[in-house]
Parts: sequence; structure tokens; C-alpha cells
Amino acid sequence: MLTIAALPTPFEFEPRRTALVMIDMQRDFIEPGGFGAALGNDVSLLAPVVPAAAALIAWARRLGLTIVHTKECHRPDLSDCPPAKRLRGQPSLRIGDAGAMGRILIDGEPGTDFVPALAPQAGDVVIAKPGKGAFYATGLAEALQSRQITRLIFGGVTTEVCVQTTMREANDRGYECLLVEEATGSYFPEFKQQTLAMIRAQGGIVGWTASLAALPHD
Ligand code: TIU
Repeated sequence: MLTIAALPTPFEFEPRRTALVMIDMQRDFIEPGGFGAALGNDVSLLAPVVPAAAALIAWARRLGLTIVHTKECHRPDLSDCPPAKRLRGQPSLRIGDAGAMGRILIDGEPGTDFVPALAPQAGDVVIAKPGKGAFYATGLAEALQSRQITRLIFGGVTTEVCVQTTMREANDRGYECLLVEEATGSYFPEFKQQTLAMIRAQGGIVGWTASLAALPHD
């Protein structure tokens, strides 16, 4: 058993029963010309997340954790994209429209792929998800159950949207969840800080938070 100096209390985990879940580190959210930019966001705010996420993945590989990468995306015919999602708001490009990195948020397009520095390796689990939460309409629950995973360590983007939604889904399914602070980011820095605070409030109502420096090196 290893221990992370986390908030609100120390977080204990057994590497072989723990997965790193890296949420949606895709070009569409992190690079100019993708979905995040089409929504009107300053995507440069997420740039510092990439090296921190790389450090977190490298740490997880050293310890032998299962590594899960999720990607938010839809089928080319948009049959898994509710109109309510595609038509919401006034983005400059909608899901499925042709953009600078291919069709926005469509599986298989260049913009929908992971940023090169965080590309999955052989043996990693890759989950394509149509929703903000990674458990909805995916095989994530089965992938974790078949590996007897009980604890999840999270990074990825954005903190208050897909990361928080997935942590709440996981928490309701009985997983003990921890979010690594530097390895997550938001287009709204205050939302990131508030999300970290609400996760660990009330005795850890959603889970734990910790900084990269608190990760143990066995
Ligand atoms: N817009 C926003 O903050 N996030 C998303 O749409 N998806 C994810 O968080 N991955």
C-alpha cells in the first residue's frame, strides 16, 4: 500500500488495483482551431496541463498502474450526438463541422486525437465517450471491473466539465477518486480552483486532491 499526501486526508492505494484516468487530452481542447476554441475559449490556458499530465502518466507507468485515456468524440454520422449538445450556444463551429484539424470532435479526425506528447502506449485502455462523463455509453465500467480496479487517479481537461462529471460518476459507483492538481486545467481558472475545493469539501464528498509533488516514489 502506498500513500499520497492528499486533501482532505492521506490517500492510500495499491498500484495493481488503481488506474490513472486521463480525461480528454485531445488537440480539439488544447490546440487552436478545435472545439474548445470554437466555443470561444482561450485554449492557451490549458498548455501548462500537458507537461504535468506527461509527468503524471510517467509516474503511473513506473508504478504499473492501469492507464486509461478518454476522448470526447462522436461517430461520423453524429448518431451518438444529441441535437441538444450540437445545437447549444453560438459556437463558431459545431460538432461535425469541418475545421482546421478536421471535423470537430469526430472520432478519427486529427483534432480529436490525443496531443502527441500524451499518446497512448500499447496496453493502455482508450475509451471513446460521447458524453462529458466517461461512464455514460462506454465500456469503462467493464474495463475497470475486469482489472479489479477500486481506486482512480485523475488528470485531464476540463476540470469542471469532463473531469468533475467523470469523478462524480465514479464516486457514485464506489470508486475512491483523487484529482492531481497540476495535471488538470480549465478555460476558467477560478472554476478549476472551485472544483478542487468542492471535491475535497465535506470530508471529501467527491474524493481527494493532491499536487504532483505529493506522489510517492516507491
Ligand atoms: N467545454 C469544456 O470545458 N469542456 C468540454 O466540452 N469537454 C471536456 O471537458 N472534455
